[in-house]
Amino acid sequence: MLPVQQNIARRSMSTLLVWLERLKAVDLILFAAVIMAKLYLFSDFIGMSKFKMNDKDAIIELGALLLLCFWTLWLPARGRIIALIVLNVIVSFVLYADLIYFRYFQDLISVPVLLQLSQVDSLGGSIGTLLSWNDIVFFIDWIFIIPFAVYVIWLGRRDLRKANEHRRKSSVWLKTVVRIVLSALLFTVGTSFYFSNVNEAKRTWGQGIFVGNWWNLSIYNVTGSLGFHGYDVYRYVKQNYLDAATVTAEQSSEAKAWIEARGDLRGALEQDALFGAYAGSNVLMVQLEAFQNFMIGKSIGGQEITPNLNKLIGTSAYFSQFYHQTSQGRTSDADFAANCSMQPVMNGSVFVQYASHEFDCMPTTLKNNGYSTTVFHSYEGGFWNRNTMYNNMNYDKFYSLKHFNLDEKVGWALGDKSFFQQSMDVVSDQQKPFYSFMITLSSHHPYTMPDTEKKLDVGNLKGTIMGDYLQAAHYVDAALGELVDRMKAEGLWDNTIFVAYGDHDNSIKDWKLFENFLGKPLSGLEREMILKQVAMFVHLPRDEHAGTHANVSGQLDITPTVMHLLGISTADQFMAGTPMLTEQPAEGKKVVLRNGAFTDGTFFFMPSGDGVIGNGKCWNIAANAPGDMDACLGAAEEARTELYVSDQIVMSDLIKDFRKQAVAEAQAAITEGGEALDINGQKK
Ligand code: GP9
Ligand code: MN
Repeated sequence: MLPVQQNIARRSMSTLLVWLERLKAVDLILFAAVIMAKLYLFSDFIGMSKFKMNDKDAIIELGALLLLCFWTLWLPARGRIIALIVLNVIVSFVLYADLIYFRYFQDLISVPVLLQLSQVDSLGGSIGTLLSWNDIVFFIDWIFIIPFAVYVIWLGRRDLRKANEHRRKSSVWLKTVVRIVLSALLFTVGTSFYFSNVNEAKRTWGQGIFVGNWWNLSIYNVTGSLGFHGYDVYRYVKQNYLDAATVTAEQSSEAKAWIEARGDLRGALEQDALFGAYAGSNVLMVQLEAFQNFMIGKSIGGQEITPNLNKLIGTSAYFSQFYHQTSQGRTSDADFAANCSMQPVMNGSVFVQYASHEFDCMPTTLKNNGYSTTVFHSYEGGFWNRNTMYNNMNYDKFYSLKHFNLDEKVGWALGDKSFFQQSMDVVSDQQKPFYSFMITLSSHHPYTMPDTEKKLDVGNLKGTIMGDYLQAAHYVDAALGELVDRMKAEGLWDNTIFVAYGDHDNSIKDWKLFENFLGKPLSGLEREMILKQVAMFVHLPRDEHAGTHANVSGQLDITPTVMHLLGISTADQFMAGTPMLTEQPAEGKKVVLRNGAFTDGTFFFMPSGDGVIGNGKCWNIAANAPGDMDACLGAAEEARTELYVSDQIVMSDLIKDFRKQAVAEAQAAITEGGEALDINGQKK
């Protein structure tokens, strides 16, 4: 640059600086305008019309932005400008990182993701395809801002003297008052713009979003980008520090003793004839959305609701007393219970809150035993934090919505018929033995099926949610029929353990609709059993052990069952379930539900709202009537212990500690053994 040009540039920088000091908020307004533009661009770039910023979103983002920068007014001109530049750089980077992450994972970056870089690492290979020249708009302002920052930091000190001279003319206290009043004003406006609108959303259309926490993008949809990251940091600190359950050494060793006793129970069953009877088989497991048990074997208008599953009873083990054990985490809870054999937590989802904690989940164990492992679910990969959780569960690959061809649109996304077929295209080519886990979606509330797929005549249930539910279940059953045919055609039916189970209830609250379908009034017990029982089928090679099995079991028993059949010992694993398909039935088995209810097949205990065990109801199943509480008291305490211990283990990451202890004990044993032997290997 010529000296004349340098002078001109310097003079204009200097004039700008003096004006910024005089007009106070001009730099702040420029900053806010630029960041608002970037926030808008971000909402536009993530390319989903439902996330595009509308007027209200803009007010929420502006509110969050004011909260981010109001304090810069406390600083003198140079400090304020530097602070705003730093904020601009940070926000631009965060937005751009979010954009890249979104393009791959359909999710936003959260604190746990940042702390677990292995997930971000998987972007590595595809980073080239995730960048676009248009992205330059996120940094275009830096062409001006970077030289200005250099000027302000290194060269502008002299010019600031001029600004300071101007400042000295008016009294210092007046300046201070102006700063405090201005920043307080920005803070108040920011708070009101942000919180009044977010709170209104929480009361109305966004109800439950912060409780369920099922998808970061749903939260973004309410809070905007800045608000989401603020909330995410708050959520992380609250969960890991403020609300972190502290477990004493004594509680930890009690929990260890409890879970080891479960291991001993499973270990004792390893003498059973079925242990290892299907060693080396593939495992194909299907989790069926909202697939309850009450419609299995039932008909409407002369048509069976689930003809294919009904047929399967002849060739598979059908568990007629199988319970879901889910809570607020719904589909993700069922997945966790079934694959990791621990109780889901009461509030929120383990997938979302404790994805980084250690568990003994089926994909990891099978991978360690030479299996290839894949999971399929044709919905956004970020939903229920699946990308992160599946990475930690050691699946080789997660096939989410973006991997499927949307050639059959049903409900939320791809129809289950096409979902199964496209998943099977992958499974067929998979290295054997394999563990493949498929999670269906077509029968998701509110059960809207295309007219061409409404194949039942549901009579007077037509137009009701129950009618729609039965149509959806009928469709899923047909899809399952096609899946079984495909497995047979590919020679997989007789070398694969095939498991299909429902994830949770169908959320239909109107009991009259159930009574209408079942043609009888339902007692409190029957209602509860209908609500909690889901379908469960296990097909074994050569159709062995086919028929109805009436022993009680639940989702926590799935992984222990599969391991039992494969002959993989779980005696030393940390799981709460026990195998449900054994020649010797497990004694005293009871299924503990997440709300504190339990059943052993004879009694069904329903807890009361006040949590006092004695105030609950102890139903006698055969009599279909509440009986003497004494029959349930002891077992209700045990059920409570199971939930309490499981929560401690899950929430405080105790399996990690147990494993460390085991390694330390093994090392100590080796050392001790070494010391006890002399140089010739003889005991001293
Ligand atoms: C979406 C699906 C949602 O991926 O898991 O099911 P839900 O948890 O709402 O039952
Ligand atoms: Mn579900």
